[in-house]
Amino acid sequence: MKIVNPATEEVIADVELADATEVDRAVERARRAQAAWREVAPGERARLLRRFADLVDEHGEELARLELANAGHTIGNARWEAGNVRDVLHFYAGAPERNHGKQIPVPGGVDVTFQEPLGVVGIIVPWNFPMVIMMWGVAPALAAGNTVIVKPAEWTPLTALRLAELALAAGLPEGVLQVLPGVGEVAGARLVEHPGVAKIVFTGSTEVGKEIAAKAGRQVKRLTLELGGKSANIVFADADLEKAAKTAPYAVFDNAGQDCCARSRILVQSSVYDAFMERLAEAVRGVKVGDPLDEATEMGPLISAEHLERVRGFVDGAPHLQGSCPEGKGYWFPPTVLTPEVTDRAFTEEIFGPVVSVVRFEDEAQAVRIANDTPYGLSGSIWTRDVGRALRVARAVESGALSVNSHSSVRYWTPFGGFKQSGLGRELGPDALAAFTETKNVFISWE
Ligand code: TXE
Repeated sequence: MKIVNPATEEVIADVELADATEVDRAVERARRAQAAWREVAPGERARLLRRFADLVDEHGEELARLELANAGHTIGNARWEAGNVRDVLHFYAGAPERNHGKQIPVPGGVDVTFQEPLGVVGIIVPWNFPMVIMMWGVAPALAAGNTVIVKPAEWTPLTALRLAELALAAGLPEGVLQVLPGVGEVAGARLVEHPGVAKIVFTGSTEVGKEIAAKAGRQVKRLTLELGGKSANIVFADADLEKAAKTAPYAVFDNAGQDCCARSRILVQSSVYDAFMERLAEAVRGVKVGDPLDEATEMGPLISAEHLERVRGFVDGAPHLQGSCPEGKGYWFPPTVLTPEVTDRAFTEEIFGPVVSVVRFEDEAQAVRIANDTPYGLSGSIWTRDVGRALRVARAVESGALSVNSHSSVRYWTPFGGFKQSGLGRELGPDALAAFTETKNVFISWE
């Protein structure tokens, strides 16, 4: 398959796609490798993961530029992503040596638990943050003694393939981490259906996530899902309005809005609506869209011509406001602000592009009602100086990752995942390890 740079439309690589038979072979290799990998001493597994992290660090600029060329990320974002891949590997490299079980007091003997690896884990990755999303699954899975097959998204396999090479160079045994580019309905579907794959980690659309959940359910296959979002950015009248308005564009236009955590619905309290909109307009007009290699660029292109058309379809009427973007080659769409009704498609569906919808609310209860009136529940922001209100609203919003006076969703130390149809299970943080192990209980009688 021809891989295209979304900022220039140039073909940058030609990648072979795996069919179902190749997936079957990869599963066989991964199963054999897992029997040995789970027996590698914890300290040695930790050392190999640290060495992998060090190689990612040494090749950070190369990985960032490859991601930039393949996914259209700005150089600043792509460097952050390469750093995140390194940090996540370091974080979970500490895990093999701390994968403790418990000793539980029982009558008649000794009872101990073990955190056993699951076996072969299949990780199906989307195109929006290819290398970080891959590593959020790979690092804890390997640390816990599993082996992994990654199926990158059709458009964006290049950093995943490079990371697999670096893993081998770091000394990870053959078959421990395999990357198989392929079509979702072929290679991805085979991973989901293969009885030799113990767990699937899927990040992508809610629609495909539901299909995968149904198929995995038939085999009681373990599953982590990170799906879509339509997160609310709630601005109360007592907020630091300057800061709230200045940061709102970044919270939705970062990665051109192709972010499951994008705060694509802004809810503003009526009394400050006009003042907020004035400041927001200034901030949106100031967003620098263009050459991802330019250090000053804040937003790059969309991933593909098809996706560009899809995003355009949401902005059929006259937008409230649009910023600017390059013309000519590349899949460009300008930062766009809409002021729809809460029932409009643009307000209820995930657009996954640089389009934000703003509505007014009167009081706290109405803000919470609007924020929760969605099948999604991934993230969200709350802007207020009232600590009590911040906590009340944070507890009331049905969402997995909320931030107060900030738009931060992802920190590798803390759990990340969705309520409702935004997902199942948690990635990152201490919880992720449990998602890649099975608790085994052993009772030893002393009678
Ligand atoms: O996602 P898909 P697409 C949302 C976003 C976007 C929309 C469509 O709204 O506009 O989804 O994007 C693999 N069995 N998100 O079509 O199809 C596929 O090859 C197994 C939100 O790209 O879900 C790719 O590797 N695998 C999101 C991965 O699934 C299958 C990120 C995601 O592709 C498969 C991306 C199947 N039947 C899109 N069909 C987020 N949560 O961040 C596809 N795949």
